[in-house]
Amino acid sequence: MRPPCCEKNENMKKLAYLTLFLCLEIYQPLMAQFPGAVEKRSSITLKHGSHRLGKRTDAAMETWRNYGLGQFIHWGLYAIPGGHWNGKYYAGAAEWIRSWEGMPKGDYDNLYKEFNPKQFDAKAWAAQAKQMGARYVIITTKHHDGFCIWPSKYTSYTIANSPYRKDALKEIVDAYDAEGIDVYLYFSIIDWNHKGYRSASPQTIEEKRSYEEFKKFTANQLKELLVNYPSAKGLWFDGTWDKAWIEQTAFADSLETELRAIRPGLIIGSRFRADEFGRRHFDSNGDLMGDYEQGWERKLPNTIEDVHGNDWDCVMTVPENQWGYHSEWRGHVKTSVELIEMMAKSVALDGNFVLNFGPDGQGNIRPEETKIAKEIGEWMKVNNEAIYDCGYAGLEKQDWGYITKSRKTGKYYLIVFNLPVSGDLRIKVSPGSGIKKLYDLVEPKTVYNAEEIHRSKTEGNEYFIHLKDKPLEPKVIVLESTEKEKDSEVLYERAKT
Ligand code: H79
Repeated sequence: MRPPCCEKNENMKKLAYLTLFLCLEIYQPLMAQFPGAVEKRSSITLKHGSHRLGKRTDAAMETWRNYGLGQFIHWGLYAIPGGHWNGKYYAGAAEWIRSWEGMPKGDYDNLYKEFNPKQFDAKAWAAQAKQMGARYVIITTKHHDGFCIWPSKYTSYTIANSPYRKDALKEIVDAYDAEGIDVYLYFSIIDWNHKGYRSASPQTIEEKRSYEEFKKFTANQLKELLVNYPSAKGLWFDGTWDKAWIEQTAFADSLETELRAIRPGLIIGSRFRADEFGRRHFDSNGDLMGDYEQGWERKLPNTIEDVHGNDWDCVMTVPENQWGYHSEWRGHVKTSVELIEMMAKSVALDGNFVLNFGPDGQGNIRPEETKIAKEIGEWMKVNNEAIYDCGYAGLEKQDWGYITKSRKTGKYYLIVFNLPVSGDLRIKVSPGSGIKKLYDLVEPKTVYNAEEIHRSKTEGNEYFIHLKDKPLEPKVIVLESTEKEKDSEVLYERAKT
């Protein structure tokens, strides 16, 4: 018989294990819902966690990091109903209309028989993207409905069986390639058309068998895409939050390895696979999975701390929550100035900004989007130097706007959105450095002189730049800074405090 104290210890141990188990059971799935909420908790050995610490430094990823602005395109069968069916308005996202009780599933599943976009002109889309200043495009090859805009040989639910017949994806890839815009392929793991697809964990033998078929099908399609479109630089995954998929840890990890072997330099975000504890985006050690954080959908980080030193992209819609074509946008529609501000903020926080377009069932880009693309393009034409090849400047954030820094030249760009009533822009340069030259990007002749730049006496690296005129559009001021003083002098300064 054990002494009572031992039994008490055993009971305490049991209680501790139970508490730990409950915490993990509740905490892990909860955290999986909030990828941004990373917490470095432990350093456990993971088989299917992150395979790299820190940023990728190869040329392909350098190119990705320096894009600044991208275009997203959502185009598929959902463009035909355009958010309406039988005269009724669907309040959800247009590309989700199949999940609405207002549209019979059979009606949706027959839409492919009508897909015949007579106005579709991939070259015109690419030319518009080029004019807007996009340096990459992410195109929906297959959304949740499962319809493929390329002639996949693994399903009959493709464009090849629509009246259009041709390979629209190839037309798009070729057109963007010709404009020098890098192509990334969006792929939804959710597939409402495949018999084996399920969201919940498969239970019966039959369910498990058909889910295995679905996995094989998914792998085949992904390999097919990489082989058929050899210029595509990466894959943008969506619909990976289902329990059934999260459980495929080992399968997804080995598939990712295979895909990377097919295409050296391939770029995949943090949305593809989960680790063995079901953690998504960040593994159980808090380390990023994939090449960049892919959790910023229709939202932006606020501070540099929010991005944990990682690469990331923000994908944004023009209206509130419409990706595919919805003929009736309700609620706030963003203006080009708002979108330029989001782009500046993204780059200032080390990310890329990707703006979505939802062409209609005939292949037209709607006038509202065309207008926005044109306006962003006009701004980019003269100001792109503040966006391309730029990232976090390492300087204190100011309320008047955003500061970016060229990774190539080291120049700083002050992107001004809100001029204070005083007309003074406050800036704090790196300690020990000063302003060598300050001028307008649009008119480099406008060099700010000593009268317009006041240096703070108590804080040597703080300056106030006086702007005589209130800018009428987001304005960029270029700052070339002097070298930092020698280390020994900086140390001497520090020692005095
Ligand atoms: O492709 C776009 C979205 O369709 C996709 N990701 C972007 C890039 C996406 N799928 N799911 N989600 C985003 C989040 C889920 C939203 C939902 Fe709903 C809430 C699905 C059902 C309720 C929004 C509102 C969509 C339909 C109603």
